Amino acid sequence: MGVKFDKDEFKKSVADNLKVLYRKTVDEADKQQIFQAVSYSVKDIIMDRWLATQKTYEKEDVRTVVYMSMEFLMGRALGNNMINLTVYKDIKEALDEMGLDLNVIEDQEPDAALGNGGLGRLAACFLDSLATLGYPAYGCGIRYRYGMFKQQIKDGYQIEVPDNWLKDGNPFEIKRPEYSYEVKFGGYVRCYKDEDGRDKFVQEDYRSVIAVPYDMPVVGYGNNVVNTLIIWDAEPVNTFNLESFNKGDYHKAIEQENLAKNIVEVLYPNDNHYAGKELRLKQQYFFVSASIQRAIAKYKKTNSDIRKFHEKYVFQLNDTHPTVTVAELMRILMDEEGLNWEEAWEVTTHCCAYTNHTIMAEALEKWPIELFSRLLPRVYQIVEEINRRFVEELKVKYPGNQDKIRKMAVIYDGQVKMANLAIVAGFSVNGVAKLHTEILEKQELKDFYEMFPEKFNNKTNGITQRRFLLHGNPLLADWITGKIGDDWITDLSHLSRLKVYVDDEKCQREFMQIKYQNKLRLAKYIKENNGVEVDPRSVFDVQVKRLHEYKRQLLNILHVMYLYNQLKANPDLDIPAQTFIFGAKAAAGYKIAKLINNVADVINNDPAIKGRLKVVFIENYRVSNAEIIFAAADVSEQISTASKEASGTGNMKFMLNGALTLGTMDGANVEIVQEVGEDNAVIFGLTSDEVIRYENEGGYDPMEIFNNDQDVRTVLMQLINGEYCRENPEMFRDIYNSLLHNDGGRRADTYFILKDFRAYADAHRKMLDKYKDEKGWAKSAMLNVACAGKFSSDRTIEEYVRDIWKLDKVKVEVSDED
Ligand code: GPQ
Repeated sequence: MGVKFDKDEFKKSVADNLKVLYRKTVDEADKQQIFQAVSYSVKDIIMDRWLATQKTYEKEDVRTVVYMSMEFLMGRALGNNMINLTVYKDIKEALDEMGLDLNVIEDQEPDAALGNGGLGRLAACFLDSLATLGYPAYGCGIRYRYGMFKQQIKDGYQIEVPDNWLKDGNPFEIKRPEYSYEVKFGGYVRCYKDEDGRDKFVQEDYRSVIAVPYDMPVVGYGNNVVNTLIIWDAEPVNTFNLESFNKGDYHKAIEQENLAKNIVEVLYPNDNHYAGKELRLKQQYFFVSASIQRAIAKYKKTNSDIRKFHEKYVFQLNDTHPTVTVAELMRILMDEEGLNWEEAWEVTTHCCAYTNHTIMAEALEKWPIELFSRLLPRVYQIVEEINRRFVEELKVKYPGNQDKIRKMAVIYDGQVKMANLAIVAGFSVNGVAKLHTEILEKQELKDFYEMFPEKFNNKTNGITQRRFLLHGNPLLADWITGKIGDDWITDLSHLSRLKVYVDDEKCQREFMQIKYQNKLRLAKYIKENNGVEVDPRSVFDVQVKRLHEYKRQLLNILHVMYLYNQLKANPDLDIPAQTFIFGAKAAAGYKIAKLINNVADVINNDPAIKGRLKVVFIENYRVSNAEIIFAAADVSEQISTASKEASGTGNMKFMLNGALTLGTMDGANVEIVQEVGEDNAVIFGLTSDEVIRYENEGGYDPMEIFNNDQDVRTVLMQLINGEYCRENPEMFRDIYNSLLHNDGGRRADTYFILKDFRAYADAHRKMLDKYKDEKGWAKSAMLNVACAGKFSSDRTIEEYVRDIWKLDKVKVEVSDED
C-alpha cells in the first residue's frame, strides 16, 4: 500500500508551482521559492489521502481522540511528510535530476516551534504515531504568530530573537474560516427563568474574538491515513467593529481588536514553570472553547443525542494547561445543549483524561479567583459548583478532616487549582514513566490516589522512529533495514533482531563507521554554525534539552572544569579526547549558558591541552538540529536530580541512535537501563528515595563536601576567582552561593549537585574505560539500538488506546495506490 509515484509528473508539478506562485522557472527561483514549490507538490499527494481519511471517518462515524495541547513542537514538515508518504527517495531522485539538492531545500523550512521542550515534542510524536497506527485523532492547539524564540549567543549570553516562522507562508496549512467560532471573555452572568421555569445563564457585556482554524496534515506512515492538527488563530469579531462604533462604543471595538491580536501573539517560553499571566489563561480558554465547539458541531452532524457525546469523543489534556476543558464542556452542555447538571457531569467525566508531566511545584497551575472569575465569569460559576459538590463528598468520606479539603479542594485559599480540577472531573490520570507514576501515587497525589485508585495509570513516554531514526539518521536506518528488513519502521520491537549481530566484528565496524560519518556531519554543522573546530574522533558527550536547574547542566560544566584541571595538572593523562556538547534554550536571565560559554572559550583556546578537551554550546537548539545531534552522539547525558525528570524523551532518542546513557535513576532512564542492561549504560548518584528523604528530613550539608573534597573546592573557587571571567570575577558568584548557602526558603544546593559530583566523575571515568575497549563499545552501542524497541511512541499510543481512549483502527483506501 504505497503512493504511486510518477517522477516526471512530480517534476512538472514543481515547475508548475514555481510558475503559478512566483512566475519563475526552476533556474530563476531562489531556495525558499523552491522549498515552497516542492512543498505544494508534496501537499498535492497528501490531499487525496487527507480527503479520503476524513470521508472514511465520517462514513464510519468513528470514535475520536482530541489531543488538547498548548504546545505542538512539530519541527519541519517537508522531510517528514515525504518519509511518511514513502516517497522520500523517489523525490530526492527527481529533484537531483532537476539539479536541486533535497537537503538544501529541507533546510529552507523554518521549524514549527510551537512548543518549549519535551511536553510539546511528545504531542508531535503522538500525532505521528496515531496517524501511522490508523487511529482517528485530532490535535488541537494554537497558531502562535511567534513560536519558541530563536536563540543567539552574544558574548556568552543568550539573546532571544522573535521567531517569525510564518513570514514566508506555511505551505502545508489550510485556513478554514467556515469552521470559525466565537469565544467570549469577561462581562457578567445574567440569570433568568425560561418558560419551563428552569434557570438559564447568559454572559453579557463580554469581549469576544473569532477563533479561525488552520488545519495541518499529519501523515501516517505508508497507510493513506492523514489526520489533522488544528491550530487556532484569533481574528477580531468585525475588523474594526462598525456597529459598536456607531453606537458610540468605540472602546469596545478597539479592545476586541487588540484582544484578537494579543491572544495568539506568542508562545510562553516557560518549561516546567508557570508564570500566572492573565494572557496565558486567555490563550488556554481560547483554544479550548473553540476546539470543544468544533467537536460538538461535528458530533451533531451525525448524532442526535448529546447525552452520548462521550461515546464518540475523548479529550486528552496535555498537562493542566487545557484543564478548563472540563468546565467549558459543562457550560456548553448545560447552557447551549440544555442538559441538566447531572447529565452534563455524566458526559464530561467520561470525556476528559489528564496527563501529568511533572512533580515540580513551580509548574503547578493555580489561578487567583479574582482573575479567573473576572475573565471567565460563567466558567468560574461552574468550577465553584464542581468544587462545592466535591467538598461535600470529601466531608462525607473524611468527616472532620480539614486537611483533606485543604489539599484536595478545587478552590482553596483564593485559588483555582487546575490539577485538582482535572483529577476530580477526569476519568483517567496518568504519569509518563513508571517511576514518575509511582511518585504521583505515593507522594504528590497520594490523597487522590487513595480516593480514586481506579483513575491512575502509567503511560511511559515514547518517540517516533520515523523522525528520529529514519529521517534523522538515514545511514543507520539503511544499515538496519539491510540487516533485518524494514518492519521496524512501524514496529520498533523488531530492532531486537539486531542482537544476533552485536558480537560480529564486521557489523561492529560498519556500525561504528556510520557513527563516525554522523560525527563528521555534526562537526561540519558545528563549524558552519558555531565556528568551532571539533575532532570527529573524540568522544561526543552530549547534553541537549531545556536549560533548567533540575536537569543539572551545572553539574556537567563543573565536571568539565574539573577535567580541565586534571588535564592541566597531568598532560599525559591516558584518556581519550572528548568533546562536550551542550544545546539548550533557557528562561530569560538564567546564567548557566554564560558559564558554559565562558568555560568553552577558555578551554577551546588553551593550547596546553592539545585539543584533548573541547566544549561546544550549539546555538538555537531545536528539533531540526536535534536530529543531527542525536545521530552523532556517543554519550547521552541524562543527569537530572533523581525524582525530578518525569520521564525525559531525549534519553530515548539518543539510545535509538546508539549512544550510551550516562545518567541518574530518574524518569525513563530507569526503564532504559532495564531494557539495555546495566553493563550498557552508566548509572550514578542519589536515588529518588534518597533525594525525597533529604528533602523531607534534611541532613544534607554541601559545605561538608566543599570542605572535604579538594577537587570540588578548587572548581567552586574558580567560579569566583575570575578564572572564567577575567573582566568580572564576580560574574558567577550567584552560582557559587546557590551551591553553598541557604537563601531565604531556598536550601543550598537544592539539586544535590555537590552530593552527586564524585559519583558523576567516577561514572565518567567508567564511561571512558568502556570507550577504550573498541569492540566492547561497539557492542554496547549496538545493544542500545537493539533494545530501544519499547521506546517507540507507537507502543505508548497503543497503551493509551487500550486503557484510556478505546479507539478502533481505520483503513483508508485511495484510488492512486500501487
Ligand atoms: N515537561 Cl510540566 C515539559 O517539557 N514541559 C513542561 O512544562 C512540563 C513537563 C516534560 C518533562 O519535563 C519531561 O520529563 C517529560 O518527558 C516530557 O514533559 C513529556 O512527558
